[in-house]
Amino acid sequence: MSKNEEAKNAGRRNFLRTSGVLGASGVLGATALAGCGSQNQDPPGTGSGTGTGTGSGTGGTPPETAPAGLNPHVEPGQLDEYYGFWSGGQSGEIRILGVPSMRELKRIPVFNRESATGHGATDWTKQVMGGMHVGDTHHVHLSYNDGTYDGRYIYVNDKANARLARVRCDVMEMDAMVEIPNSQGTHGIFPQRHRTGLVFCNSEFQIPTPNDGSVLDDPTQYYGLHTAVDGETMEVRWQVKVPGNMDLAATDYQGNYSFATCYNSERGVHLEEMMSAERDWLYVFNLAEIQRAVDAGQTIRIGSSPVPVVDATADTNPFVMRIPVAKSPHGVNIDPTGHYAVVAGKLSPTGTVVDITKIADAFAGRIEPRECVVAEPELGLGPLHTAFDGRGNAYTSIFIDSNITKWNIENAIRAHAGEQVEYIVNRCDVQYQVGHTNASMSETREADGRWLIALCKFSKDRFLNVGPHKPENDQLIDISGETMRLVHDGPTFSEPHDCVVVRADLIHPTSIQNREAARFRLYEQWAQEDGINLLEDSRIIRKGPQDVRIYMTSRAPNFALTEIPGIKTGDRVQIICTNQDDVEDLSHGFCLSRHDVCMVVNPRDTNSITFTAGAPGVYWYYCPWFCHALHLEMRGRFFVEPR
Ligand code: RUQ
Ligand code: CUA
Repeated sequence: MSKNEEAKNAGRRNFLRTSGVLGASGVLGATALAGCGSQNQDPPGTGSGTGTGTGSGTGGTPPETAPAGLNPHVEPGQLDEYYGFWSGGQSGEIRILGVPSMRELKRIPVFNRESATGHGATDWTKQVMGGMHVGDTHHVHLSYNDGTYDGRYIYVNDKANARLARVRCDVMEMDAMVEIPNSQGTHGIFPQRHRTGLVFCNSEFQIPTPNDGSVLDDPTQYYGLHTAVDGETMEVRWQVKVPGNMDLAATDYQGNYSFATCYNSERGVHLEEMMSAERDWLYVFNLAEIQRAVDAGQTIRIGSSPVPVVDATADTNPFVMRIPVAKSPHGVNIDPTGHYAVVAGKLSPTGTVVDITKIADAFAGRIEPRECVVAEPELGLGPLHTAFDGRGNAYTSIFIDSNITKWNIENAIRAHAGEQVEYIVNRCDVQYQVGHTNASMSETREADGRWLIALCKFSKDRFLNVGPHKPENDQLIDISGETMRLVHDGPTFSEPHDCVVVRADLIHPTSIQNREAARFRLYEQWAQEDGINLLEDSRIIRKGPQDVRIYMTSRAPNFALTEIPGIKTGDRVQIICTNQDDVEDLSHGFCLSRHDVCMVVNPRDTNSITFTAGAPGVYWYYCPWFCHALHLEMRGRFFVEPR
């Protein structure tokens, strides 16, 4: 690094340290600012007694009123109180962390090719992934019932290839994936919260509709699509065509509306054009009106896609209301009471609070859309996302100022109405440039105001230098008291965008494969074809001159077949491997030397992979998962004859 760069970085760091104060100048309540981590002067949590408790009873956490705050340390052998579900960004996966330990417990491959499990190479994953191997996951949300998590599914977007995928929480594996038609840049997603219903997906990029090459360089004909996917069947139900780039998504708690922040209301394709307007919009989708139009067939089709599309491109229409909000909004988050939508300004230092109970009046024309806005608090430079503690406070991530700003929603509303009242409570500097933030149970009615995660885009000097590509920094903040308290730095690999923190008692994974996921129907269909009992039988079946199917069971420390003869070079070979062990944690796998073939087979699981037999010779296959004292001996020979 040059001296200049060093000086610049040092300056930046000092700036970041004081930015809490700098960012506050001009903001009501600047004098009330308390630095993050300065404990004890402040009254202990205002919410003592209001927390819902975690109910999991796993940790020895002191009560919320303890002046020292919550204990983030989870002793070896102790379990975390929360599951954290992290999107994996351009790694295409989901990660499970324990909170508050921030231990990474598992990676769930979704849109990515993964060596260890064979995800993306096994027969079923290849089929549902349509031959694609990259994904860009930004947002993970769980299925809901009655305003809180029902522990069944995790939904996740793929911005790269415009897809939505689902993970089953019983086995923590991807079980469905759907392409979002007519759109690009599937970004914000959010499921309905009153029950497992629709999952809404926003297209961030505007494109010609249809995008068939007939329109190229005419941005006036570019549009976005707000898409509803059925959260049970994972089928695309309908789409709504609108102008603008839709960013983040949210839903109310009643099932009446879905929301999308919309930037680039100017509909530009270059940066300058996208930023010219002083205000952009919060889109509110009237789900009943949209369903009515879909049922009545008042829809259009785009290209060859069979999905009904509601045209909501007119400035005023019954389907989508445009609420003017501060310039280039990014996050939209609904508070746990379901009363307010908080929109973060991104290019404006303000947030916008929308009163959801007024939206019906605005749709009915009794008030102007803008009258739904009940507060516009000044929050700092670059507000992005907002979390809640269930005690009336909001925590907004401030990207440029690098802090989390805690503010009181009711006070912001009173200030907006003209009262002299402070709404900023305090700020916590984070390291550095925070994107998303989320708090324990924040996206539910049961927000408990205990832990907050700040997903910082840059870690700079917080960790040992590991080369030009640095980890990010997911920081853990105790929000149980009046003052936020930074307690942990968590390096993460590229590049989780968002996370949700879910009480552990709401999630109930199995330890032994229950064989209920969609892929088992495929294996069972093959087995039926061949008269095979998957859990018992092993057999080599030549299906055609170039096709061989092999059923093989495994039980520690043996494969049922230790020799696979009769294969000719160039044969298409399918291995369907079943693990007979119903012992917790006893995974086997199948890895074939020099064939680019490796997959996992978990307890009582079946997995299958198809490949082309290589040059004549002997190839050892082996179990790649350490399963037994004789694990290294768990292998066999694959004989390839000349054709
Ligand atoms: S985004 S840093 Cu893709 Cu969720 Cu806001
Ligand atoms: Cu089975 Cu190692």
